[in-house]
Amino acid sequence: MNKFFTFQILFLAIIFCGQIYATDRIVELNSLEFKPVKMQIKLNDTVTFINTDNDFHNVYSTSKKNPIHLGAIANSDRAEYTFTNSGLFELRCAVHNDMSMIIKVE
Ligand SMILES: [Cu+2]
Repeated sequence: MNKFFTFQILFLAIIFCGQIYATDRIVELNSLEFKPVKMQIKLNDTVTFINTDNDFHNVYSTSKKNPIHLGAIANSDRAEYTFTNSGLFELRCAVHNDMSMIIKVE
């Protein structure tokens, strides 16, 4: 087996393992919307919220099980939250009343 072939197998193995163990989820705050608007995750998954708009956004939930208050998220900035309780949660943006999404934590 030559070195290049060994490298390819190692590279594919790393990518494959990364997909199995990846628990991080991405939500984009874009065009005054959460994208996606619905997401299903597992308990203790961390969701990263990335603002790709030129406006400030915010992410919060009024749920007592996952009381999210991520503050102001500027353009190109990001914020994370780890969901430590299961259930169905509505997330909203305090800056834009029309922005909302649902996260189901199993
Ligand atoms: Cu917003």
